[in-house]
Amino acid sequence: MPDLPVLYSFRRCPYAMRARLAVLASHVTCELREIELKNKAPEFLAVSPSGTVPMLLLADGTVIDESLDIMRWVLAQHDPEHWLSVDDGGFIARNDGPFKRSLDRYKYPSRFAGADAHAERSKGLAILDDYEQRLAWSRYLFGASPSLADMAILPFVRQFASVDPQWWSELDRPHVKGWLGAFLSSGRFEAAMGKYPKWQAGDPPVLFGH
Ligand SMILES: N[C@@H](CCC(=O)N[C@@H](CS)C(=O)NCC(=O)O)C(=O)O
Repeated sequence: MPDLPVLYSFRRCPYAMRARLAVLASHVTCELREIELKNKAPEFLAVSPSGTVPMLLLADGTVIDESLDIMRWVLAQHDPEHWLSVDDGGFIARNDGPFKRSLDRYKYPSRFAGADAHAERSKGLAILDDYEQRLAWSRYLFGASPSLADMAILPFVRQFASVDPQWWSELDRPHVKGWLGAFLSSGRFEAAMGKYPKWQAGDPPVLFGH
């Protein structure tokens, strides 16, 4: 068996989630190693420049340390669903910047001095309102099928929705809710959220993405 790319991952991390979604869509088989964030494997720390998951280690020793770069790398090998066929128009940057910033302050206001959870929720919702308008016209952000942007963004919208499920359930945003609901009930999401024991050196490889 040729050396497979090794994906260091953490199940609940939205960045790792988007990387796993892209691996599944690309059918590039990887060896998945579940990392415990509170007790990271020394072999992971020895090669990871940032100490963050996800990280993809290629057979030639190349390290890909950013989730978006991992998505783009696996999809560059094979992109049968054409996730790379549209320009995301800055949507991912807005998600990873202002939306993530508001999400963190909405979810964990006590961790940020002076954070106003309600104000941050409103800022996040303003971004979702932009998606709401688009999704009134198409099932996904850029048309009838998912693109890189949908799959890079949805794990963060999932977190936003789960901060206050009661508020979310009463929210009148049918298109965003339908978009998120379809994602959460998809076989792809289920496959991306499989549970694996914490990896330790010497464990038999866990194949993922085939
Ligand atoms: N920009 C990075 C961010 C990744 C990131 O922040 N991952 C978090 C988990 S969700 C992490 O590993 N944090 C390090 C830690 O908690 O020690 C990416 O897109 O891959």
